Amino acid sequence: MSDCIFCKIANKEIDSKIVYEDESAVAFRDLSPQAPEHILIIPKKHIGGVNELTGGDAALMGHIMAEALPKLAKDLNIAESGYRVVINSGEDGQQTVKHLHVHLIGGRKMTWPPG
Ligand code: DGP
Repeated sequence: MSDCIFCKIANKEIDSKIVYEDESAVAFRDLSPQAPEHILIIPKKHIGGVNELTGGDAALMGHIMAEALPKLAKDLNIAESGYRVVINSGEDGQQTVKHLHVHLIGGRKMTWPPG
């Protein structure tokens, strides 16, 4: 999608600190980190958010959640200490970028409930 900032990051049209990439996903450091480790994992193809997911995206999301994310957590050395995985959706969910992204946040003790 031409006016999507995360598509531009995935296509290397704008700079970001990429920490992981494969054929279908890319992960980069959040511009406004909320913890020592704050990574965004996105599908390379444009999906606006959780509401736009279809059954055809099951393998892609399974790959992101079950392969890319655990590998990143391990590589960042937060797999054992723990971390939080967040997908914000829509206005009440405070989704600001309309390209599906999974927040991987760690490196400090989290609080609950979230604000
Ligand atoms: P959300 O509220 O779930 O839509 O989170 C969007 C996140 O994206 C937010 O934590 C800040 C981050 N972000 C926004 N624009 C950019 C950007 O251009 N580069 C990077 N690395 N992160 C961005």
